[in-house]
Amino acid sequence: MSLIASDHFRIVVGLGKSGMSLVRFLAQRGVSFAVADTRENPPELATLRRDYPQVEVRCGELDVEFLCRADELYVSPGLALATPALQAAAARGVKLSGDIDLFARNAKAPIVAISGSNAKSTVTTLVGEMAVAAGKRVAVGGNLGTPALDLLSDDVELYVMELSSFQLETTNHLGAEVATVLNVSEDHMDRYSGLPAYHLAKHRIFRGARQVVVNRQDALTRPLMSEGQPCWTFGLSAPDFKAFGLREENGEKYLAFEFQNLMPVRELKVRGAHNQANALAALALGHAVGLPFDAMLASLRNFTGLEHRCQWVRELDGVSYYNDSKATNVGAALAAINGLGMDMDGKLILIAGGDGKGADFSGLRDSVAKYCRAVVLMGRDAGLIADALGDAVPQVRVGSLDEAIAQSRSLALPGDAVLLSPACASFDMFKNYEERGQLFARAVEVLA
Ligand code: UMA
Ligand code: ADP
Repeated sequence: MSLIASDHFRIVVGLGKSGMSLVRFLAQRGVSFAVADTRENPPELATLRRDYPQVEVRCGELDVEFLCRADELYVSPGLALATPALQAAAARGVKLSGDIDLFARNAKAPIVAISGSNAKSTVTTLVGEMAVAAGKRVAVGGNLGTPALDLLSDDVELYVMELSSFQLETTNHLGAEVATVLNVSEDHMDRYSGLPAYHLAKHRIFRGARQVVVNRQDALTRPLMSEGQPCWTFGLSAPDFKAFGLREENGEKYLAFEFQNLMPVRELKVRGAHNQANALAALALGHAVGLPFDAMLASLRNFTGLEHRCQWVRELDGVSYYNDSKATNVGAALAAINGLGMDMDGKLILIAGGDGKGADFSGLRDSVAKYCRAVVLMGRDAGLIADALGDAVPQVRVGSLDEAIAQSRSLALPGDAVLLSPACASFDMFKNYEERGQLFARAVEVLA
């Protein structure tokens, strides 16, 4: 049975990956719909025209009259709900929704729902791998990779979903088996009026959740209104009841649950305190859905981290090079600077800059002063970072990534590390963060 009213007319707004997944979902269920996108040539236009030639599609500036022909608009995450044409349609009674509500209504297996400013992809991937190790038929996706609706299948026993604040804005009821906001720090300030609005969007993940996982070290991750659900916590402190954390015994640090040591931290292949927190979060989520510890711990031991997240590239002249191109906000860059900085004898040469999305960079100053020898700044908002860092450490301004690498190399001493952790999005200079990270890694690999 399809859980979707057939007498409504819908418009899918946005024809990227999510929009195309909505088209497939609606078409399979025989409901009538059209498509709109503000771009003249949206990414999936050719696919739509090839596979669904009968579907009406309007490209270019949104036409309010056209949108008002619909009972409901499915708005892609890349489009802000504040877009005037969407607000005009809403004011005339058109419902604004998104793919995640539709997914949740049609998913027959429990959902592990993961949001947060940083670490979503890492923790989602880890929980997915833990579920596989436990022998579950698991579907992993959402903001990470496959759009939610494309994951739906009667065979699936567990959904592990990474959800962004953009996706959650249109989510009214998720009903996850367990939901978490891993951490909250400023991001996407070009889309939200401030941290409170961004925080509220993230917290929609808790709607209808049967269990929650909370970060003990970040009060903003606690549900605003508890529905009395079981609450598991994670954090780097020693754990108590219903808690995951770190314990020390005979000089050895362990990942631990309540009063029981689970595994020595040194067995993790990923580095830094932030990755220990990520491992603990994944254990808490997996435990909440009944995954056995032995399978979860085996996955943790095998996990080498995702590409572009504090990834070690090579060592040259006693200097290590790390690609953390996915650090597109201040919180992520801080985790890398602190995580690597406190683990090494030398200092960091930080390469940062790009499209700052309206962020306040002053939070970087103390950690940069403590762990960096110098910063090399590039991209559109290099000047803003330079101003925020002041005289914390010497600064160099460059016009390209290649120049940034060359300058960093000349500044680094044996025992130091060069860290690309931009605290910014990449769109001012690159196609995306993957391209920025790949170009960095390639250029570093060929250094002679
Ligand atoms: N756009 C327009 N006009 C439109 C629709 C979109 O100009 O009518 C622009 C937006 O400004 C946006 C871009 O197109 O920059 C992409 O938007 P989209 O809604 O078409 O994106 P999709 O291809 O559907 O991809 C989305 C997520 N993208 C965003 O939220 C921007 C993908 O997350 C996600 O993987 C995919 O759905 C499947 O669920 C990407 C992302 O950058 C990885 N997410 C942000 C992040 O992680 O920080 C939130
Ligand atoms: P997301 O999907 O939320 O962007 P990722 O797992 O892709 O998260 O990691 C994004 C960035 O955040 C990377 O630069 C990574 O090094 C950094 N990061 C990873 N774990 C944490 C954490 N626990 N706190 C802060 N930053 C983190």
